[in-house]
Amino acid sequence: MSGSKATILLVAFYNIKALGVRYLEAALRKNGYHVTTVFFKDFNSLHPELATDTEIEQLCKLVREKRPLFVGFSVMSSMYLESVDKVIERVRKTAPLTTTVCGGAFATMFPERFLDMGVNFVIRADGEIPMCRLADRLLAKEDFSQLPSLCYKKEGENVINEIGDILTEIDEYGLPAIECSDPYYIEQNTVQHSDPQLTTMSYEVIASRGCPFTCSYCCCVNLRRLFPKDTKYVRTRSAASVIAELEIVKKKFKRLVFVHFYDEIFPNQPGWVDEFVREYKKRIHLPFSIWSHPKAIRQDTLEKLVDAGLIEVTMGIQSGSEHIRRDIFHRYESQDDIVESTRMIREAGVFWASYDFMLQHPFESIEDLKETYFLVKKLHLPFELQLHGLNFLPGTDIVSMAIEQGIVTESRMNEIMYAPMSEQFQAYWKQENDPESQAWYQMITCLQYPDLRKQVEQFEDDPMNHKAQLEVLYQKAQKKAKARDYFKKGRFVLRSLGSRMKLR
Ligand code: B12
Ligand code: SF4
Repeated sequence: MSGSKATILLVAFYNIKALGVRYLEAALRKNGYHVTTVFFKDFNSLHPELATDTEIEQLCKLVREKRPLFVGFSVMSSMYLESVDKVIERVRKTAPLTTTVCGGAFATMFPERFLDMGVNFVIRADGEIPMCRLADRLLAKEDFSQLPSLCYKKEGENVINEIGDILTEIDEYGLPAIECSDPYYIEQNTVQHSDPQLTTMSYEVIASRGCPFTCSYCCCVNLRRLFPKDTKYVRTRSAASVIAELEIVKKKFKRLVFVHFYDEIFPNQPGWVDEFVREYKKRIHLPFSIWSHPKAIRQDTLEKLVDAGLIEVTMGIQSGSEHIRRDIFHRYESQDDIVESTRMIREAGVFWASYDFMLQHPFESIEDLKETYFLVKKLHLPFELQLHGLNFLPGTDIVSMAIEQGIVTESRMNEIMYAPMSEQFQAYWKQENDPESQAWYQMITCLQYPDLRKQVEQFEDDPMNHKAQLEVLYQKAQKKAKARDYFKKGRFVLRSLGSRMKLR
């Protein structure tokens, strides 16, 4: 590419929004590199598809044509490693002289795994600065051995450098590439030379990085432990920078109706929120959603956000059993904190509340499940429940806990964590076959719908004697969930149109 130092090819797996990769593209471009970003397949948690040979060959062909300085693979999650491994192996075979680099949350936790597979480098944590430094050194054929965050092999041994070159003032990373400069989208055995996110109806943005909580089933606490002691883990952008990004998005996305904030926990510092709300109302005013936590919810903050367009809050509750939350999940909110947070969400006028639960896992007894039922009864309506199973993610605290408590052996745990992709996603949606567990699960599901709630309440003293009726009610709940989904999407679009009219 004339005028640029060299080409770098980045690969995002199963994620056409791929924020991390978009930040990397922006950083590399700012430093004079030409960047080709490949969105390798879209995300589908219901029917995840393994990469086909054709799709892998399409990617390899791009690698051979572009002759990049290196190929950077973004490995966020272990759940689709089956495809990642196939892709890396084929790239190394069909373009053996190409340098390969891995990064992303999973690669940060397990750099050795990739080095042992033959990947040349792994960069841990924020990649913007280390990746540009590595590119400069490789281009100039200079020594890279001391670069912070870099991992590589030396004389057969893995060298894992300390994490560094991380900014606390994350505005300085700049804005992510909203429209990639040389994007390719590989899906269904076809290659499209355009940025797939531009035609979508929603935009995903992060106002902060990191999470202050310590849930045992999530990698956030483990990623935090890897950070250097003097480096802040939870870092917030300025409201002005977030608004500047969204202003560009509004101009570029012709079909935009909605903004998702993908912060682990949406910022709730009063001064930040005031500035954000003022500017968002004035310049963006599109409906938006956030993720939050019972300990982070504040009614006054929510009211301000609702005034600016907040219409959906998704909050993890995970279990109604205080024992499961505290001793197994390492979540320290009380029953009252949870009920109170749902009251605040309701009274602040949030249109849609979604509460996540992880049920029917090996740590949970029927008593725990019953406690979930009785806690859900106390939550302030209306709400949507997202009921999932528990995925054991490599390196998380709950994995070692399960092995130490003898719940699974280490070798079985490895089979579970590195199972084929379809099995892992099945575990996410899985339901238990035990009849009593199934009955409580069905009753919990029905609590979302006031008419079904009245009926299941009659059975709560003795659900096992009403299995047939519960099955019928559960089927009704499933149908209602589908109808509710259409209603929700319709309302979001209508609100968006209303907001656009108001701004004119
Ligand atoms: C937001 C988010 C999502 C969003 C994605 C939004 C988006 N637009 O990309 C959504 C909701 C779609 C999502 C989905 C899923 N997620 Co998610 N997600 C996150 C979260 C909370 C933040 C990620 C993020 O955007 N960070 C901000 C950006 C700027 O940072 P980043 O992506 O880490 O990228 C930086 C560095 O990692 C590095 N980097 C990244 N790629 C590369 C590549 C190279 C070559 C280099 C050098 C560096 C590098 O540089 C980037 C810039 O600094 C993380 C938690 C976390 N702390 O990572 C979980 C997390 C990554 N997700 C996780 C999971 C499990 C999933 C799902 C599988 C969930 C599911 N069951 O369906 C899917 C998989 C989606 C996919 N295809 O990857 C797990 C992964 C753990 C694991 N072992 O699998 C995490 C760690 C959370 C957890 N539960 O522990 N997720
Ligand atoms: S609150 Fe969410 S993002 Fe934070 S540690 Fe818990 S599960 Fe992870």
